[in-house]
Amino acid sequence: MAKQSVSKKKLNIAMIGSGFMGKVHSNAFRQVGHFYDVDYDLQLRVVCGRDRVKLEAAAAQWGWEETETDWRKLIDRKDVEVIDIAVPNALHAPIAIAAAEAGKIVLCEKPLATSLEEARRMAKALRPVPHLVWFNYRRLPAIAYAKQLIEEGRTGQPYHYRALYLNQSGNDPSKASGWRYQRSASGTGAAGDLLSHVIDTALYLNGPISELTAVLHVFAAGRDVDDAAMAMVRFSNGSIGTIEATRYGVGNPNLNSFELNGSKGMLQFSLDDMNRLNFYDATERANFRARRNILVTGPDHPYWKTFWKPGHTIGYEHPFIATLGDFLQSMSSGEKFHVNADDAVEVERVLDALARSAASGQWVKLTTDAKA
Ligand code: NAI
Ligand code: SOE
Repeated sequence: MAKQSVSKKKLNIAMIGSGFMGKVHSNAFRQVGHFYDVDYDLQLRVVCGRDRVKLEAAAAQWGWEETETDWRKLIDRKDVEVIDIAVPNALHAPIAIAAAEAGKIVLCEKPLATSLEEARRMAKALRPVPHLVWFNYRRLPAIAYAKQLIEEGRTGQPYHYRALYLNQSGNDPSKASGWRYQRSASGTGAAGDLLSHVIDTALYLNGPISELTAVLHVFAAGRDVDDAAMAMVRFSNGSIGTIEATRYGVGNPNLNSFELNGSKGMLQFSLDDMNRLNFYDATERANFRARRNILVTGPDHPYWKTFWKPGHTIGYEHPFIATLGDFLQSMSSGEKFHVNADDAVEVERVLDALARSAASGQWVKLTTDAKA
């Protein structure tokens, strides 16, 4: 039975950023208690952004109690327990570190940082406080189910892992002035923005990457961030792979896909068809083998009990709700939450190796940190 709100602990949230992710997070804060039995009663205390008009509209639309234009004023507020970071990437580190040092619970958008060194500093500051990184795709039922099948041994020894994140924003001149196209605000281009998702999913499903060779490419003259990033990788489990992201994948507004080929089977996913997972079982008798197109909405699929009845599909917003719900439950149970800052450092480690390889034209080996 759902806990009564009187027995719940109030958590006042300050959300910094009221753009695309501000909307997605506001929805998650509002929805999580409807789907998850959590010990916390989330209060939409204050929303922060730079554009006063847009800020007031967002506050009115989602029911934020107050607005603020200076994020620094939020850090020491006694009536704020949670700082949610939904701003351009270069602001993640200063806000997250200040918030963690003030003892706040920190929710931070991806990519965690603009460099590996910055990510390490953030992880060090964040470790003592409850925190999450919004790598939402791990909590898509199809991806969580793929993980389950891999762990059950249904794909066997992995041979190939190939993954893509393609959009077409680079081909749209109206986007060129946005923060994603300026290194000072974004840190990197398609690599941090899009490939970071691919890397997080790859590490989750197929484990650590041991070495890689990469290309970063800029199509637009004068642009100081990459438009496309691709790498050939070797995984520690013996498989090889390719990972690719581009803003010039014309024809693909937002394609996020992967395929894993193993000795016992194949898994295939595409965000275009996010309620489905393809599975080919190579252990079935030969004249029976076929690619199964599984609707992952229950019964017994991850998250089906959280949301609707079997066969009733979910949408883009649901993995964010699930990320938040799992996080709040981990705060109650004391269980370690993933994706945390240390997990996100591993994504940054791959991005860092990718940039070094692209600059040198050489294969680069990945090494691990001793945790400071
Ligand atoms: P956006 O451009 O839609 O919104 C950015 C917001 O930041 C705006 O409200 C703006 O006013 C605010 N802002 C900028 N500078 C600020 C400052 N100095 N102080 C306070 N507010 C400031 O950007 P979007 O798409 O919401 O991206 C935000 C973050 O979310 C990025 O780190 C991005 O990588 C990440 N993201 C993650 C996604 C995911 O799948 N998890 C999807 C899209 C974005
Ligand atoms: C860029 O257009 C973007 O919104 C990214 O920032 C997201 O992380 C990705 O999920 C979709 O594309």
